[in-house]
Amino acid sequence: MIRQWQLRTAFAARLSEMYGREVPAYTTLVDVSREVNEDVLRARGADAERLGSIGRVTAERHGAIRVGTPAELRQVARVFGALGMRPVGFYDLRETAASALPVVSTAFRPVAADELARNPFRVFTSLLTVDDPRFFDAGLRTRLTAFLAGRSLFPPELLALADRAEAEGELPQDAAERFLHLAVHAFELSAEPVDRAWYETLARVSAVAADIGGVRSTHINHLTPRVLDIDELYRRMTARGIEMIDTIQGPPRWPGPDVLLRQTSFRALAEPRALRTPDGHVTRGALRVRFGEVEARGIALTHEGRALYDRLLALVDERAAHRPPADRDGIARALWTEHLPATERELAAQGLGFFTYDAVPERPLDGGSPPSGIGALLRDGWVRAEPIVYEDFLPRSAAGIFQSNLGDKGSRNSGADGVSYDAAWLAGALERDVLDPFALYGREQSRSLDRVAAALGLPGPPAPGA
Ligand code: OOG
Ligand code: NI
Repeated sequence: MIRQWQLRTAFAARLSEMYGREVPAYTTLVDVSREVNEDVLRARGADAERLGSIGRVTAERHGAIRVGTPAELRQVARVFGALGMRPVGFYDLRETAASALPVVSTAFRPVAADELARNPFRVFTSLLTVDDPRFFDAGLRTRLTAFLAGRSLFPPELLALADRAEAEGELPQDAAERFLHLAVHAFELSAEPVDRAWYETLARVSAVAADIGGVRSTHINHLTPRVLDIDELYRRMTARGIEMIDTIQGPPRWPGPDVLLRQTSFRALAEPRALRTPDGHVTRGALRVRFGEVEARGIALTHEGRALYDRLLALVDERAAHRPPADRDGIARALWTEHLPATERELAAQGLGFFTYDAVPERPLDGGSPPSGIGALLRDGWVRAEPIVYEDFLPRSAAGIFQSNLGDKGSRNSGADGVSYDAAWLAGALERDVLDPFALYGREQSRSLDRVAAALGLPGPPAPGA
């Protein structure tokens, strides 16, 4: 029997193999990531594995897909459900960028710590907001809805195998093989000719709308390895002649602890595609739809930590507004140094980062009783803290990644009222719970604090504080 985590691991590996075959620059990215990770491991030793074993980090990937309707999203959820991946988080990208991004998103990923350690494969999944009149007027909406209703992304056999794997938690070898074959194929770029006029109609609204609703299938649009030093990776990719986007998104490089997520990417490459012209001929054209991205992950932040991050980002924007782009990094680094704790212990003591805590078995028993604040417990050697890795995404970075790959801004009728979507709406569309990432990290941290309280004989779980 092949368990869900084994299916997930195999799926991620096969998808990576397919993508590498079809998008050669991705293979370069994976090779350079591996080299950088080996170098960091040599230079920093065990410390390099503080945010994940080298085995986990080497195999770690995230991908992204985009679909058109709630019904398609429910099918996606079944395919990923087979792999032990659940929808976590709600992202509304419609207001985050200058370009038209008519999507709301979630990420499918494993949730339990042991499952994440086995293989943390995740897929950022976006749903076209067909009903938002700022992007689609009534006529276009009717055509788009009809087009989407007439396609099917996943064969019934794949969905039936997925349901079985989700219900039973495993598949027999032969069924597993068939499932993996069909699942990888469902996310490949289709060779079917693209209706050029229809694609261009949607592209005038948004390249993302065309990518989703202009074709009769879906595809992985990027696959992202994890790297332990993203600045070094950026230098080495540039040295190899691969043109990266201008920036690394997310927190700046700085001497303190790594938090959240830093990402950068290379632009989508023009790939040959068959296009059907209005008179029915099939010609060869090119579309830019698949790109490459790389990321470095840090410590998950609490609501307070995240609010601080968002505030700092706004401050960076404000101060960088009238300065050359090259100054932005320095501005960000200075603000971080001023406002963010420089050590993991302070991040924990101030309740800004998520950690799992353990009572130290060999702590000196000098007759004193343990202090109550997490800061003092750590300082005096009563407990140890292990960082909880950020497993999710950042809306602003996600919008930046989308945007960096759009040649054209598209159009948005800002006069019309938008339709509002939230996590509850998405859960309704999915017919599944959409999990709250903060609650997931928080639960893991609280469980560990309960264990600490029991081990130290404290009346209740220790709280942040000096
Ligand atoms: C998804 C972009 C978001 C990330 O890493 O933030 C993303 C897309 O382009 O469909 O993958
Ligand atoms: Ni991505």
